[in-house]
Amino acid sequence: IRLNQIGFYPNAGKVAVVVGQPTGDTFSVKAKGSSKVAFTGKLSAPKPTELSGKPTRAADFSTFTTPGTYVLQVAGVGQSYEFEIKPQVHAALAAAALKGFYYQRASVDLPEAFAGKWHRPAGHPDRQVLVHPSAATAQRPAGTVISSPGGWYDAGDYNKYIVNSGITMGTLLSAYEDFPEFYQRQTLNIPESKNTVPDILDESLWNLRWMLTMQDPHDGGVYHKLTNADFDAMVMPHQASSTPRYVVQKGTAAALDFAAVMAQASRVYKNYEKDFPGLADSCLTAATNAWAWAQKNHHLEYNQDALNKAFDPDITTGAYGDKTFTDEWIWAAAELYTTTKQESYYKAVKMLPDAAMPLPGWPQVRLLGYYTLLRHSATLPPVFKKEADLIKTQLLQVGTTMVVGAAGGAFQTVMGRTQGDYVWGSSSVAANQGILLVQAYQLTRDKKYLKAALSNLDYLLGRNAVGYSFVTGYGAKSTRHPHHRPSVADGLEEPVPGLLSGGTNAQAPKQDKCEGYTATAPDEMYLDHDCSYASNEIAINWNAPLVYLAGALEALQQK
Ligand code: 9MR
Repeated sequence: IRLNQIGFYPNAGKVAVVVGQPTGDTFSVKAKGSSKVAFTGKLSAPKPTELSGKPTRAADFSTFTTPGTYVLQVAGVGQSYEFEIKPQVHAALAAAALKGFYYQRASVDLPEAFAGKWHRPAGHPDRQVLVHPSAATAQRPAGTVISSPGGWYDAGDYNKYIVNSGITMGTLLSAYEDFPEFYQRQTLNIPESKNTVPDILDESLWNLRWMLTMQDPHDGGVYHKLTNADFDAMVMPHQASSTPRYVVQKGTAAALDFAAVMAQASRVYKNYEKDFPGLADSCLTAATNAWAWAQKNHHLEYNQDALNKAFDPDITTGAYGDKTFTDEWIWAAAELYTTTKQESYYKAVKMLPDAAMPLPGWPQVRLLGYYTLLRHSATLPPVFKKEADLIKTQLLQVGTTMVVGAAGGAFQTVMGRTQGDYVWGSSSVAANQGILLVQAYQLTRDKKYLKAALSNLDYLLGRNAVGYSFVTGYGAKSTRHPHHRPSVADGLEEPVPGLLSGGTNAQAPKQDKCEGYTATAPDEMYLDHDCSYASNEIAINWNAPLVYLAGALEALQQK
């Protein structure tokens, strides 16, 4: 019985999907430990799943609204995991997903007071980082030592990548911009929790300060990543011996993602000028310098294969090599325009090159720019209003298609009805679809979008073809063995909590070649094993949209 293993808001949709052969046509809901039936409903007619063709039947108990802890029973199939019905049912998850970033902090120890049993010593000080030959300039020749501490580890590995930090930061700062009151209330128990700044901004600042060190002050360009030559062994951060650490070649994607983040950060942290004097100005200067560098280096790709042919040592860690930059230009221009109100930024770029609304991912950030423009559309000059209206119309079209699709699917989620959804990091596809729907709701206040967004949180928390909750520590059957070095090496049974597994990936068996995949259907290619870096790694750009989606649904649940 596949369902959101955490639970449901009293007044929201509640669906479980039965995979198996019920002996009857009904289901019942009972309070935990009670034999009394609290709700009875009729199972839907059998429906084959889109990708595996397995028969499913849906149990819809949306009209049952009484708070409590329950199980759902289906004769011939059995009993579900326990779940709750209550207001704020996802508040703990929303906070845990953000706290996940704290556990990814580089260069600092995580004391027990904040990290609980996952406390650990600092790793990767990154105060003596070498300029790799691929990044050499007259002012900073190869071997120059720079200091670049802090930031978040990208994923299950211990490297720090600007492109992936870009979308991550954009998503977190947008969560704050969209729901400031919610984030003013949320507390995470991180070292900065006692200050008056929302924890989401304190946590984001940990990475923002690192990003600032990745800009070459001599020319405004931004190094693509800070990395070992090769991935570290599966050890704790402080035991990682892979040195030296390098900053590598600058590139257009890194510069523009950096410019976008800094421009947005400048706007957001301006409200906390007293807490961080000068920060907002520094961010804006960093943004404009990176933008100016990108204008001179309009199309400089980070191509790791080419780099390794030309320079030593070879770099074999994550590439995040993007080839097309139209979307990065749009995002950077949108953020710089919104912060400065200088029309030259808006005019520098074709903001709506075509009608496509491509879902965000690390190589595709166009919608981050659109979300920002729509969020601040009241400040757009009339001449750009028409374009903003077009963006809005097209975004709502995509949202409406998602709503219709979810309603018609076997699992009644937006996510996962086509094989194309099951890419490396598919959990972030689900979360980003959810964000698009939240944006559609914000623009229209039409609840159908919110309902569909929630269906994808249900997907992530268990209503999916493999029956896992993909968030560590959340859900009775949740990811326990992520490809995450601290979770593997810390000797603790339970993984570091609040981390989103990349999840089902149709290509995973070919990509990580782990043993143990038994499924054949694309929506079932998931292996809860630390060997499976293609279906069970965690990553900051996947956690960030989970933070956004869970936080947004919490903030909007009363609506
Ligand atoms: O998220 C990335 C995915 O889109 C790519 O297909 C994959 C292979 O290049 O890499 C993923 O990113 C990984 C990065 O390269 C290194 N750190 C871990 C990331 C998550 O697996």
